[in-house]
Amino acid sequence: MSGFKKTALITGIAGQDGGYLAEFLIKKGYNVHGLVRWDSYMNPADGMARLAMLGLTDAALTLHQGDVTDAQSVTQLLKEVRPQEIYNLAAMSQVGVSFKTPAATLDINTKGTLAILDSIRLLDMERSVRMYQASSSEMFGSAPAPQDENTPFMPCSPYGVAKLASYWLARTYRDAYGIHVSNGILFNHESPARGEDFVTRKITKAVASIEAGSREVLRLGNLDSIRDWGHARDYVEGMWLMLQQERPDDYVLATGQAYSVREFVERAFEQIGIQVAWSGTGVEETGRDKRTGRLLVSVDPAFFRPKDVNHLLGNARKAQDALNWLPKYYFDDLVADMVNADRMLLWREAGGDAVWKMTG
Ligand code: NDP
Ligand code: GDR
Repeated sequence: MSGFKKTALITGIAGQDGGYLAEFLIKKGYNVHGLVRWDSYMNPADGMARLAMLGLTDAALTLHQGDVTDAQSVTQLLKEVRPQEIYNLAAMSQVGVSFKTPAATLDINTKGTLAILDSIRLLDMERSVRMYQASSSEMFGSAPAPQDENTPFMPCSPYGVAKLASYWLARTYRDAYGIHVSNGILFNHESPARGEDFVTRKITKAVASIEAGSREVLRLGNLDSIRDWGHARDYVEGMWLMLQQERPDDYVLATGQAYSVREFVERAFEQIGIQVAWSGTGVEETGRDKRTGRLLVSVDPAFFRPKDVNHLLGNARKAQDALNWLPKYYFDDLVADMVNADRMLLWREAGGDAVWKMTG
């Protein structure tokens, strides 16, 4: 139908992926609605910063205050918005924190998904809406690498367990009620808009501050952990592609390349011309400027998790074949983009007068 504008609803729109996805869908001509958690909505300076950084204003989006765990209000929202596509991105997304707040993690990451699936049924929207469920490589947990759609799930955190429950809820509602719901099993994806508590952004922010003259030492947890790191901009396109398929299905999105946290640190410091020399082991390990000997990185057990996932490396062959999805950004581009964005951010905060807009 020519001139028909699709409507999409994004839960978690104020998060990293929500911002990039909203930007992507607006460019595709969608009406974009977003669910924003009530306290982020009330404190736009904090919670809505990413949307502003991406140049997304109230005029481009319709935002709704709410909470995915409040089933009745989720139903009411779907009734009002009547979207053709729902992207369920809302989550307590910090794996380490999920050990401290396991019940809240299960509430948000599982009951939230159930609220949406049940609302689709209650409103008889099974045939009119397609849903994306933000599943995660954390569901693979300790399963040996490389992981793909057929790898057995062995989650090792409350976060991974909650996401796995949602994955199965989505599959169950798909099989039982014919809902067009697809799970994207996404490996780590980062960007300049990544939350500052995730390891990549913590590193790139520290590197930019050290370059700007701060004396800070970057304190990290498990340096040996290996992840398959891609760019959020590529991954939101994959989410959209999943919902354009005639049949719902489950897909891994990953770059197929994996690096340790230690390698991320090295590559990030290389962006500012510093080579890191490592010495010591375990909690005694340190990273110093190879030229000056200055201490740059130390290990702090406060950032260890009760149980960590050691090696995630995705095989996205299915998405490549069925969706024609391939990432444009790989590790080096990602690290460069994030460090440069943090340098620009600091420069701007220090009074630089260029109009700053995220490039990542
Ligand atoms: P973020 O943490 O940046 O964004 C999650 C968003 O969910 C935040 O805006 C948060 O709001 C919102 N939220 C939290 N609780 C609720 C709630 N009760 N009701 C409504 N909204 C809520 O995560 P990402 O953008 O990185 O990830 C998007 C999704 O993809 C998440 O589900 C994550 O678990 C999953 N995922 C992410 C991967 C990644 O590498 N980035 C990989 C695989 C899966 P507020 O801002 O107010 O806290
Ligand atoms: P992850 O991302 O747990 O993979 O979950 P995170 O960046 O938090 O950790 C990655 C690895 O780095 C190690 N690490 C540290 N992590 C943090 N946050 N802070 C540190 O100081 C630190 N030092 C070392 C961690 O132990 C871990 O091994 C992300 C989230 O986006 C999830 O929502 C998503 O589902 C998965 O990616 C795929």
